[in-house]
Amino acid sequence: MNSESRKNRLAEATINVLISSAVILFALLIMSGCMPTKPEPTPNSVQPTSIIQNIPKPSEVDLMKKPLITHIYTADPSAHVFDGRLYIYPSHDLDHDNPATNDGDQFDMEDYHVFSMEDMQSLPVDHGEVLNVKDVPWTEKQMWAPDAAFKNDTYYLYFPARDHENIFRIGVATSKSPAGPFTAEPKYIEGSFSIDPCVFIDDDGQAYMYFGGLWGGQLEKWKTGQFDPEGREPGTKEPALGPRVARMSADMLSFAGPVGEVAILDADGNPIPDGKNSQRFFEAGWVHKYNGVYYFSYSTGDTHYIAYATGTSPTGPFTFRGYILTPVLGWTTHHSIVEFQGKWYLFYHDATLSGGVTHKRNIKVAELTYNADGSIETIDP
Ligand code: FUB
Repeated sequence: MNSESRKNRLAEATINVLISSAVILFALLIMSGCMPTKPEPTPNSVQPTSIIQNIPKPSEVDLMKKPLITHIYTADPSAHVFDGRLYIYPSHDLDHDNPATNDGDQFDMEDYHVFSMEDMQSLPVDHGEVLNVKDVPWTEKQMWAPDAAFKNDTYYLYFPARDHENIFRIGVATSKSPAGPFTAEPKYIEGSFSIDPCVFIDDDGQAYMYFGGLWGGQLEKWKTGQFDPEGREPGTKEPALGPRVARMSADMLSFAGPVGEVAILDADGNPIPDGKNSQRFFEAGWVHKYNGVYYFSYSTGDTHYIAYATGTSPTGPFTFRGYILTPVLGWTTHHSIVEFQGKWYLFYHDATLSGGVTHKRNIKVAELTYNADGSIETIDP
C-alpha cells in the first residue's frame, strides 16, 4: 500500500468514526428526551399563551383565506382595532361530538379566548381564556358569538348564552385591557334576548346593540315581545323577522331605551318576505360605516350567504344590496368587517380545519373591495 492509499484509508476510517459517533449521540438525545421536538398543535389542546407568544414572528405570512388559528377551533370572529392593534373576539368551538339538533345543541361552547394581530402578515397571538361560563352567575351554557367595544376607558365583551331557564340572553363583561381577562356583570342585560350581539358606536359616541338569530337563536319565540316557547317564523309571504336594535346607556351596561326591530327592504321599499330565504335575515348581524353610509350585513342561515343592506340611519331601514360572501364549508356563516392599516377586511369562518364538521370551525380573513357606488364585491372563498 503506498502512502497515498494509506492516507485515503485513514481519512475513510475517521469519517466512519465521526458518522457512528453522531448516530449514537442522536439516538442518546432522543432516548433522554433532550432533543428539541416541535410540539404538534392539535385543535382544542390549548397551549399556554406564553408558548404561543414566544413563537418568533414569521416574516410576511400570507394569511388570506387560510385558517388563522389552528391550535383550537374558533368561529364567529368579531374584529376591532384598539390602539392600532387588531383584536379578534371569536367563539371557541369545542372538540366534542354532541349530536346536532335544530336548537344548536352541538354548539356547546364554554369560554372565550381573545386573539390579536400586529399586522396582516403575522399570525394572531392567543391571549388565552378571558371568560368562562362558570364565572358568569346568570349563565347555564352555550356561550355563542360575542362582540367587543371600547368606551369610558373600558373594554366591554358582549356575549349571548342560555340562562338557567334555557332562554338565550345577552350579558356583558368588562376589562381594562382589550386582551382581557373580563369580569362579567352578575345579571344579563335587562330586556335582552336571543343571540349574536353586535355593538356599533357611531361618530357622535352613541352606541347601539344589534342582536337576534332564528331557530337555535330563538328570535321567532319573541314575536310578541314575550318569550313564547311555541313561537314560529311568520308565514312565507309575511315580512321576515328583523334583527333587533337598542341604544346603549352611557355606561354601556344596559339598554337606554326600548328594543326596536330593524327593517330590511327590497329595492322597491317592500319588506323582504320570510319565504325569501336567500335574502331574509337569519343571524350574525354586523354594522359598519363606510363613506357616511351604514352597512348592515348578516347571515341568511339556511341559504348560507353573508348578505348586506345599506341605509342612512344606524337604526335602519336598510335596503338589500347583495352578497359579501358565498357559502362556505360548514352550515353556519358569520363575519365581521373592519378597517385596519388602510385596508378593509372581512373576518369569517368555515370548517376547513375539521374537514367540514359544522361545530368545529376556524376563523379566516379576506380583503374586502368596495366599488365606486358603495357596493361590495362578493368574495367567493
Ligand atoms: O357559534 C354559534 C352560532 O353559530 C352563532 O351564534 C351563529 O351566528 C352561528 O355562527
